[in-house]
Amino acid sequence: MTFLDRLVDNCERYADKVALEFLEADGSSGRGVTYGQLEEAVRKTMAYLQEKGVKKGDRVALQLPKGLPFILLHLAVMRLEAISLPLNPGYPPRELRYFLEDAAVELFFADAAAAVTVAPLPDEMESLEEVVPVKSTDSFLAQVVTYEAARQPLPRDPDATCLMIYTSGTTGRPKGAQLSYGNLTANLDALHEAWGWLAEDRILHVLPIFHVHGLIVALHGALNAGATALLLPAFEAEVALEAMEKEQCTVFMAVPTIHRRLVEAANAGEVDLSHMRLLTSGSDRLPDDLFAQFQETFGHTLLERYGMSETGMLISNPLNGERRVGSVGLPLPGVEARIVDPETEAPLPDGEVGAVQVRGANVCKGYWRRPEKTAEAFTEDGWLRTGDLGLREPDGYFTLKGRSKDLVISGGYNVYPPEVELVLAEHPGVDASAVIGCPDPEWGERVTAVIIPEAAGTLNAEEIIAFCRERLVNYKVPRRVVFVDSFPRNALGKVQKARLREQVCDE
Ligand code: MCA
Repeated sequence: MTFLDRLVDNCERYADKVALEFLEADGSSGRGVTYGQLEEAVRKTMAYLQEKGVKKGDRVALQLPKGLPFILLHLAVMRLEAISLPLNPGYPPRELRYFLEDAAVELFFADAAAAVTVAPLPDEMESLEEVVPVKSTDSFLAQVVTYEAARQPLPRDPDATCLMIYTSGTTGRPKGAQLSYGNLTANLDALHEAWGWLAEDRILHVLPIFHVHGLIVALHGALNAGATALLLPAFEAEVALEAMEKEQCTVFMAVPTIHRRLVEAANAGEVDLSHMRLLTSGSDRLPDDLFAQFQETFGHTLLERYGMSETGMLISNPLNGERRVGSVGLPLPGVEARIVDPETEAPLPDGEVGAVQVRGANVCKGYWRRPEKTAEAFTEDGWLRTGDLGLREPDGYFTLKGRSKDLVISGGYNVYPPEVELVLAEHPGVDASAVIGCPDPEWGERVTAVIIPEAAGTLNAEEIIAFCRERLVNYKVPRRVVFVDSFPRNALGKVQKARLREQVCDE
């Protein structure tokens, strides 16, 4: 049994209940889809995909707006034992190409608005058979309704990959974390229990659905419970607060940047959110002042939790019990977490800061076609090296204390400096660059490019930013550019980023 069995059961049991409602950008009511309609539409989409030749193990990329076509395709792909590969609609052609090539995608659903630039792709890429432009929800539905609902049995192999999420590392090139039916099932079950999901829940969904947070934790979490997800196409603080109140929502999940905007929203003091039962925060560390401010403003204590694309959720503050400020809480049911010496990997006693390692049925089997990266990521006895530093309190709560990996988190999105440095290296005026994160009250960290120019005085920040904009998705583009003559380096010649941050960030 996988999470898909549960979903199909829910579609029968709650056939007449709204599973998804797509709110308009201003929060007004929009298209509603009941559980019964969802199942019917997914099965028709499966038949449509079967006609396109989709079969077990195929990679199907979805670079679509947050809407019904995305969700139907994503669910139908997984039901056919193929692999869903969601992509940020903001990826410029260069990044997009990398994902399509690396994953050897067979079928690519693209937003029709962007399809002009991607139309020549099938000729250039060996694996890619077709690019299907999606114009609108109506046009997509008009196409799939003509199919007879597929009658394919539900996937039965828990170890088969059903979802691929790209994440980077120190290499600078993203790699696909292969999440299996079993991984997602384990994580959804654990969260269902830990967060007390109810069929009566109504989640206001404001996150993008091309990441684990918005797609699995929030959207699948709701469907797994037979609850109702009200989806906003994008986040806007006043609209979100109004919608939570008007729609009598009970659940909300977001990143610290979003929570910060909520407490600062013009209508923050006016809304009554007493009907909410669970507001979670993740993807980045929740600052202590924001935890307190949120409590004061809305009378709710945020529940902070910790997860990764490779694993889904790992550690969470409790639904009932102490939500400890600054801590990510206790390992979820079925998840083992430990703190080890970063050098020897010997387990450390409680209270000592070390490297965080995790193990459990939720942890992915590894990276797509990167056995060497998979081997690097795991210990011999199956612990995943998270790249985060932290400690365990004697009562079992975990607190994160920084990162051993070179990573910047901006507004809940991970930015891997080597990826940006690779782009900067292509600029003819750049001799060397180092990308760092500087603390920022709104974004958590701000991507900052420190550059040694080929010749002094020949470059300006605007030019560098424009260069990056063409080649990188918005959140990876440096928000600030600093020119220097040299970098602090260690004896091996490696740039000392901690020292660079001290030099550059407070300026
Ligand atoms: C947008 N911009 C950003 C970011 N988002 N820049 C840096 N960092 C960002 N995160 C750009 C915009 O393109 C725009 O650029 C400018 O910043 C201001 O845009 P604004 O309208 O203020 O931004 P927004 O569109 O409102 O987006 C802010 C946001 C968004 C709602 C906080 O970043 C967001 O949805 N973050 C959530 C990310 C998330 O879901 N992460 C989960 C992955 P310009 O003006 O120049 O065009 S992590 C995960 O899944 C793991 C498993 C986990 O544990 O959760």
